[in-house]
Amino acid sequence: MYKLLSHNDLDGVGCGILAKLSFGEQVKVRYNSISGLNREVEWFLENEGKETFLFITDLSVSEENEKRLEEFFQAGGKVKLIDHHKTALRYNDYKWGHVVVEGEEGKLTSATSLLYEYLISHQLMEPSDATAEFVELVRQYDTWEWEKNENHHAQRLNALFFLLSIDQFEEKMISRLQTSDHFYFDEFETKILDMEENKIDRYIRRKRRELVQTEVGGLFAGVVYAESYHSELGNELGKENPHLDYIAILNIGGKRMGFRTIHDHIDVSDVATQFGGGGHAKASGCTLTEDAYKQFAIDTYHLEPLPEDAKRNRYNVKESTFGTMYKNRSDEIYLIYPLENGEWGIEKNKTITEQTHPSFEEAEKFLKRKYSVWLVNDDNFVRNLMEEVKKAK
Ligand SMILES: [Mn+2]
Repeated sequence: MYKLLSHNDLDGVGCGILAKLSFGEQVKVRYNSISGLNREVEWFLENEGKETFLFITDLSVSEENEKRLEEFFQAGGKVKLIDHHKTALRYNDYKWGHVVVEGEEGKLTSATSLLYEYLISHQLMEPSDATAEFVELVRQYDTWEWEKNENHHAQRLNALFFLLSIDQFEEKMISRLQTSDHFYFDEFETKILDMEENKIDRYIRRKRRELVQTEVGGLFAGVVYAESYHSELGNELGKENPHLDYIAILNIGGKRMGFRTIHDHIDVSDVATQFGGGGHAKASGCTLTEDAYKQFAIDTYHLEPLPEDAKRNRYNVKESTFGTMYKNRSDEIYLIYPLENGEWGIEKNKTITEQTHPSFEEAEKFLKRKYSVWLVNDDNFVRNLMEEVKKAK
């Protein structure tokens, strides 16, 4: 007999699907939240004998269970923990640990892709095109590589996962992978996925207007409250606000928070670790502890959301040689303009400020962080110029 304890997200359930394809009736699969896993491990160690081979995928156990698993293994128990989170690398010290963050040629791994390789190399599963394609979609979604590759099938697979119950998703995927030569979405799925995409777009547009910014531990965070679509939301808000180091997404009801960054120089698994969580460099999470609740929720509650930059300007555009105009909630007007030496200067309410910046982006980052400014629209920009002309006469 086999038992698989896995995460309850797409990558975790991908592992369950592979296990069921390999072992059929011989495997029991249980999906867990990050915090629910330890109870399951304890239950297994207390109630199931050494005849059952235990797989743990896409999740980490507590230190105590780490010790118990080692004792179980030393006493002849069969266990394998397969994971790709950086914060789990220490399990490689054990014979039963298999943690790989980056595969060959720097290709990021996922739990599903690692389990697939494991099952094939141990001749527990026959490789197939359809399964390999499914595994690759899960990997690209989980590592967010799909975005760079514009592989929207990966994003759609995750959307489908959330539209169905885990049981329905498992059943559909298992029968598809068993019976088709290639992975595909059927006509009905394609239709509901189109509808879902529109819904996500509207959700993100609404959430954009709720973003506040704050400084925590020397880094700038955008804070937003949301229960769903964390990855899509974190990615969109991050791209629209490159002056922020990361986006913190709070789920108060679930007492959880997630961190997302688009920047290579920021590692949000470090941020999550500070609050007792973990994860990847670009995506991580933790329990919403009282300390995190205070810093991200209470201390930011009084803040006004960050207005968005004007979108369809023709005149007041970024990096303009005539200068680019910004404003903040105290009605202060800022202008970023190029200097002769190639640097960029800032005028505050028509007065030149001393500090200069090596690039336009740096100047804008400075203003957005320090003064919470936004790019004014053309109407505002032109009105301002006309007032200047009047004054000059
Ligand atoms: Mn994963």
